[in-house]
Amino acid sequence: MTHWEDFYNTHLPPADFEDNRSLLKEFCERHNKLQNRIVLVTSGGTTVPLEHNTVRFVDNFSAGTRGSASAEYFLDHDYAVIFMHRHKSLEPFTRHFTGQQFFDMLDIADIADGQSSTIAIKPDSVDVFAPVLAKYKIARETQMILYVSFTSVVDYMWLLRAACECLAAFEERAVLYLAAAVSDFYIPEDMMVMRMLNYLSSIVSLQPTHKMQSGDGAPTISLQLVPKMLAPLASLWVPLAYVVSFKLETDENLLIVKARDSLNKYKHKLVIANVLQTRKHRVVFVTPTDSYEVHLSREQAHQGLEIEEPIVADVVQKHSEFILSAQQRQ
Ligand code: PAZ
Repeated sequence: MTHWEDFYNTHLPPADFEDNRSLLKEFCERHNKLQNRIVLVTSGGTTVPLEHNTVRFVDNFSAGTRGSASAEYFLDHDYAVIFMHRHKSLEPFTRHFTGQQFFDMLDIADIADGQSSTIAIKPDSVDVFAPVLAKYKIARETQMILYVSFTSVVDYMWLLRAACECLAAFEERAVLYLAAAVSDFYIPEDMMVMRMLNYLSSIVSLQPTHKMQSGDGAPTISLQLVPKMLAPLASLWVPLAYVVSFKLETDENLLIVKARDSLNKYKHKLVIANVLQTRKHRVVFVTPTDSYEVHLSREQAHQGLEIEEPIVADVVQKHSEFILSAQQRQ
């Protein structure tokens, strides 16, 4: 596995990095002056490009549902929110009206002059649309949310570190809520081919890397492990913050074991563990001393309740206790 410092030394930041860094700095300085609480929500999946001039990439299933819904609930709890998401994945507020849903809520009518038209929300859609729009407007006007986006795993790593550099000043007032699905493996920059691969092999190995073979036949792609950034993040970048990571498993039996391993290794505050198939109605909170389930009943799910609401409420409660105990120690 590449060491985390080597990773930054050998991979260039994305083209929009400096712009995003300035936005992060300005957002954090303003909210820190106001003594606000702040949360970094990471959301969606990262890509692993297979070529420099990327046509093909390995992707991740995550749609950004968890992150985008959670961002809205953190705003309800008066947190300033940095929403760091995969470009074109679900976003807070607009997530409620994806695809054709939004167009289906609109009516177009000709005005009497015969030359112009008006567009209006259909009366039966106003009740659904108005509360979401109102919350969106408040969040934007009060500048409580900042949107920054990534695509590849390398973009994600650069943004994550830049956000942490700005969040360190918040000390215990910062929460890191790491819900993005970040690839465990990648093709290092110096191992990538320049041009489009002709065929993709079904052979993907995790052996130490050698240059990707491409020619007339099927290429073999070697992948290297991505360094675990939770290690420097929790111990060096934001050592005082309340760090929450998510753990996704497909095997229920491994859920708690893996979450505990992660806590023991990185010494952060909380792991929220979930199983792929049941993640929308059940998660397990794992702390160094405790583990318990947060779930939605069938009826609650049927009524349209989202599990992110109790998840965020619980994280906020734990964060408040954490701040209080830090204050008592001073
Ligand atoms: O984005 P989504 O709602 O479809 O999925 C959310 C999730 C499963 C990616 C998230 O809850 C999670 O577990 N993230 C961490 C994944 C990991 O173990 O790396």
